[in-house]
Amino acid sequence: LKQTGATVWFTGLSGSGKSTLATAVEHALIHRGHAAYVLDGDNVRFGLNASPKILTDTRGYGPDAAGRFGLGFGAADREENVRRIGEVAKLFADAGLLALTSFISPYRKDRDAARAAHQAAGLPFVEVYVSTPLEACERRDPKGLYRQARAAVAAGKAAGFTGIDDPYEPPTSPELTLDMSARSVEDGVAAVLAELAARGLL
Ligand code: GGZ
Repeated sequence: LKQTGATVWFTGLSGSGKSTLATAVEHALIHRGHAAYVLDGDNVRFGLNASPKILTDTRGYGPDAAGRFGLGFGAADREENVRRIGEVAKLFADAGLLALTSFISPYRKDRDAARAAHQAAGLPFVEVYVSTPLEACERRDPKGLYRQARAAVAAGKAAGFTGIDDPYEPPTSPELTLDMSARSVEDGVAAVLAELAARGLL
């Protein structure tokens, strides 16, 4: 292999542009001949960590009627979701790939644990904080999830939605911070590639 494996960990609110950016970085890397792969909700939450109740009950936890055990959005489930993603990304990086993870990953200690696991294995870990402000994410609201969460809270129900009534803890020392409401995807991609190049990963 001509490349060093590493994990690029995108973290930020729902609708912040993490997945759009991670996917664009993946394409740019592959175009340059680097093996890269995005782990996101589509292939992890609906695959590895699938919960049959995932879309209808965001607080679902525990086995479904068929006895399958998936992960929801309670604190313990998010922690386990992020732990598994960290382990899978580490395997990808260990195999020499550039693993790009795109999850809210709201809790600092869980992201730090993923970083520590990579460090212990001698694998580079690049944390990219997608810092798009809540107002911008909420204005976009591509899936109407913020609107639903606001409605639930207004009706006196807990939504458990990140940024609304569930916490997001921003990274304290990310390798890169990108507000995607203030720059283009191309610009974000260039910043990520420059960071990877500066670290000798390209
Ligand atoms: C936040 C939720 C929730 C709750 C469902 N809170 O815009 P999306 O739809 O595609 O991104 C969100 C995604 C979050 O999954 P992650 O695996 O990234 O979260 S975590 O890292 O916290 O485990 C959103 C949708 O799932 N979603 N319920 N309650 N986002």
